[in-house]
Amino acid sequence: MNIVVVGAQWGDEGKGKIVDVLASRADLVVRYSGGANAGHTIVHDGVSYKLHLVPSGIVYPDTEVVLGTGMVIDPEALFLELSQIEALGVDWKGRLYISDRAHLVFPSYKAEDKAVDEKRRYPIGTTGRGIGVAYAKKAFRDGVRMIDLFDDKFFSRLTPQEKRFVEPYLSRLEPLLVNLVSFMRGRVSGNILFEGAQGILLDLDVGTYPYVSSGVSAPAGASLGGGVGPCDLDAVYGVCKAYTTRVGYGPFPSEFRDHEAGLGDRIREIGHEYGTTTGRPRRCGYLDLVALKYACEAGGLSALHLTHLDVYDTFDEIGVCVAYRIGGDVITEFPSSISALEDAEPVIRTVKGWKRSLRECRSYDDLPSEARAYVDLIEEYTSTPVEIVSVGCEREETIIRK
Ligand code: 2SA
Ligand code: MG
Repeated sequence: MNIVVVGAQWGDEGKGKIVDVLASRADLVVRYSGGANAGHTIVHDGVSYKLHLVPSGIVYPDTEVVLGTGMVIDPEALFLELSQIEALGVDWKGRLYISDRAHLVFPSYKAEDKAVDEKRRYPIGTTGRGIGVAYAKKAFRDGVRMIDLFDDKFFSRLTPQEKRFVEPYLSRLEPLLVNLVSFMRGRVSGNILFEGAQGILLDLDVGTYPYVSSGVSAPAGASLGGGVGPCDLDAVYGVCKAYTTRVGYGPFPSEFRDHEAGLGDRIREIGHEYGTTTGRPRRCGYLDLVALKYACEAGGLSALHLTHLDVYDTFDEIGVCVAYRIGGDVITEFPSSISALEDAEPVIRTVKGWKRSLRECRSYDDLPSEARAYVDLIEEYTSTPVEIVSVGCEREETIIRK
């Protein structure tokens, strides 16, 4: 089976944990988009890893991992991350590969990213990792791919600063490069996990443009960015949290309002909702079923994997956004217009909390009836089955229904 795991909200849904659960059955994990803007936290055998560029499968000693064609890679960030995981005991040598068609991020891209954000028509609040600049150069056909570093003619056209920056990395990069299309040809009949970064609502095409990242974070990106054809993908799992968060600017209809700030603070503390890359506090809100249903449809999701359900353990009642009020209309279709999204008032339905710890639950039947009702509501609203429910950050704290 070749499986795509993608975020079904605005990123930070707990994909790292789900990939870790699924990676035990995979031969190969391929990261297909994004760059060092992503932050995946995984707790594996009691050790916490913060990954930005390296696919989460790296913690399994027999799993191969690939940084795919759809990624934009800052070599400085990559080798820093590799030395950090090495210090935690991970031996990555001989099983980590990079698509030779992946693009590079240079220090000047990061400087430009930071300098231009506030000058946009709609400032985004980027992570400042040079991501948008790298993808813009790629689309403008003036980017630099991994393979180009080993092409003397191409290399001679780099700026002196660019040459100086990459020269120390060349000998370490070269043995890691693969032509991803031929690399995947022999492996596509095995078990491959395609790991997304960010989430469907941050996808350049189907996300809340212009408040998006610049990669193809939607599942379709797994094919182009992962070196296989669309028919090679067997299933797409969307990871979503039991509530919603967003980092950076942009409309967020179900965000807790000022009078609900206490709810946001509580969730942020219990759920550790701070950016893994930048440390920014994440904006918090009710689970937005309107947005989630849209993400299920836009991503063609086979199933949802629900995380952070345990964050609601102490809540008497739990609100869920089931529609938007815009002007005088109540709508359930996720709007394309940014102004419509900015104006949308959430229609909240309140359900009963379960008021006990879920961390010991290992099967669906172990869940209190109120928690099952919450999961059922998500399934019914989105017409998408919830196949995995995560009740804690450890791998064992996971309920697999199928
Ligand atoms: P960019 O830097 O160009 O990709 O920023 C564009 C928008 O995409 C958002 N974005 C993210 N949202 C959630 N999580 C992300 N990764 C880090 C994490 C974020 C962090 O896992 O915590 O540490 O702050 C991520 N990466 C990009 C970003 O906020 C912009 O709205
Ligand atoms: Mg993250």
